[in-house]
Amino acid sequence: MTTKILYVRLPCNPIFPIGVVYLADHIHKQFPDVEQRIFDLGTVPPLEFNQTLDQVVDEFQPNLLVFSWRDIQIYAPVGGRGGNPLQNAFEFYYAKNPLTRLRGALGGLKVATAYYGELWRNLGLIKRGLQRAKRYCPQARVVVGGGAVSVFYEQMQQLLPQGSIVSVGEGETLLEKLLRGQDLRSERCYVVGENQPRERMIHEEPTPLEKTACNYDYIESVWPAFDYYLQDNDFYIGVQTKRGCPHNCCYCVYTVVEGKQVRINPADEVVAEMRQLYERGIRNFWFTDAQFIPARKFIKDTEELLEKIIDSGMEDIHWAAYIRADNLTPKLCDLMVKTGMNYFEIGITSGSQELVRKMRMGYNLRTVLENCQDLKAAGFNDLVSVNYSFNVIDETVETIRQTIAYHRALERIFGADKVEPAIFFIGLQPHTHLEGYALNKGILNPGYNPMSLMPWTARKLLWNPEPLGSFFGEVCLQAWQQNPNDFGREVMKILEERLGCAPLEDALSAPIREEQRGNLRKELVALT
Ligand code: B12
Ligand code: SF4
Repeated sequence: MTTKILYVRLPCNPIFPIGVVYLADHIHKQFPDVEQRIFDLGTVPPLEFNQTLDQVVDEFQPNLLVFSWRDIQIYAPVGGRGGNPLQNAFEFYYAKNPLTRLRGALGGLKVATAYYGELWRNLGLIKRGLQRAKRYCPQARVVVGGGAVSVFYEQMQQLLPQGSIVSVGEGETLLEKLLRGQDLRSERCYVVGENQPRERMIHEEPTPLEKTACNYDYIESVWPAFDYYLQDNDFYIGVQTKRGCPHNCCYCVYTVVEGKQVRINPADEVVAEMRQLYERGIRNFWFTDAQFIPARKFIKDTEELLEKIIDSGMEDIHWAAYIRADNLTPKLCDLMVKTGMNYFEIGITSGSQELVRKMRMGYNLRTVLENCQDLKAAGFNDLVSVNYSFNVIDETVETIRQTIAYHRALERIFGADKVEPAIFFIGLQPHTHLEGYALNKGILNPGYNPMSLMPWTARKLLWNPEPLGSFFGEVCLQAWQQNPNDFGREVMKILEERLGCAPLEDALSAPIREEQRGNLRKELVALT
């Protein structure tokens, strides 16, 4: 029987579905005879999800359905699909005015309804697709993976149909082994109803794989709606340049999803991939790496890539990425500007060196500042988003004042209008050090459901513990009220008005006092 694989990217904001594109490309290179089709529900209006899925299954009659699920949980101060989840939650938890609380409760209800609605809808689509495919091929199987499944893989066994294969992290070698009929036990996966996910499965390293340029001629031939992403110049099309992150930031799950081993995609292959997109009219690229420059030892690889982009003659492109700005050199800054970087995100989380160390982020904030100066000197004049998450561990009034000092220093470098403070509160995720910390401190109970959006659980997962929790709640509510369109800057302004700004030097130096040293040691032991 010929294998026919249908890739279904489950509904999601229209972010280019690079995951399924790479999977289909890899399988085609290994098994040129396998028939494949890509179907992206991100490009379909909600009322047509069921009907179009049925149509595609009827037409293509797949015997393997690969469902890719990108995001499940959104706790950001952005307009989510059911409203602004952070604002609604904060109005409900912290508003003093009963009417605002009521609005928060109603908003929260809307967000929760949208969240559970989407969850059940996606599970329904998986079941529907499988049942439909079984009409044509009774042995049809389902594999489910993607960012959201990687984070919540343990919960999936209660939700998915028996026999579904649940995958963590990258899926190329898993699909390859599945098609070869090989044993899947060495892959990060389990089969619902047949086996349990192994203990700490997400911490296992992914199978190494050398990535080659995606073949877009082929992708175009198996993806009828590919054009959708070519029509609008707003899209930043995903291109991956490496996989993995060696760091240990206490709240982050990327480092386990992608693994700690950084695997570089050869620069020539990355450029060849970009070139194909360029020739199709694409000018905006997002380097989808967990970190574009994960550590100093990868600076050379990054330079090589950017030099090759210059040599390729793609002069009018723009690109964006997550950047650890502690790993910049003047040469790299120059290359970044020359190759068209016009947006980047730095997730420093706090402007207090003391907290940055406590969160195990391995940053030196002074170096970040110096490197940002180099970037500005190289001619960078675009937007920087600086991600701050307040109140993660041991925040105090003093560390808040330091964060303000640090942010003002960044503004002096880039210009206040160019530095966008993105205020996040950490959405606590499973398999992170922070989860371990919350369990150790009794904030969460073992067996809690990390996918729950019930107010009593969500309050703990949306990490904003007391004694400062209510204070931040109040500040954020004031910011939404005063200036909802410039929320981040307004939060910074209110914090500065209320608490003042520390001398920059205090933010950059983190003297470890003896008693702190003891506490820190205990914390680190508890976190490990
Ligand atoms: C880059 C990135 C972004 C970029 C995307 C830019 C772009 N144009 O592509 C930006 C900054 C825009 C972004 C935004 C958001 N993101 Co984001 N993002 C990522 C990141 C770091 C990489 C994703 C990626 O493209 N990887 C490269 C591709 C090749 O990998 P992939 O798609 O995961 O596919 C591979 C595997 O997953 C697997 N796979 C995929 N599908 C399937 C299916 C099967 C069956 C199998 C076997 C395998 C498999 O194989 C693929 C190839 O190896 C991930 C974290 C991470 N390290 O994975 C978060 C992540 C996907 N993002 C996430 C979220 C929540 C968001 C936001 C919703 C956050 C927010 N609140 O604003 C927004 C969405 C914004 C919107 N408009 O909707 C979550 C989703 C999980 C969750 N919590 O629900 C992740 C996992 C981070 C996290 N741990 O929380 N993001
Ligand atoms: S926050 Fe960034 S640097 Fe830290 S572990 Fe995650 S991906 Fe790596």
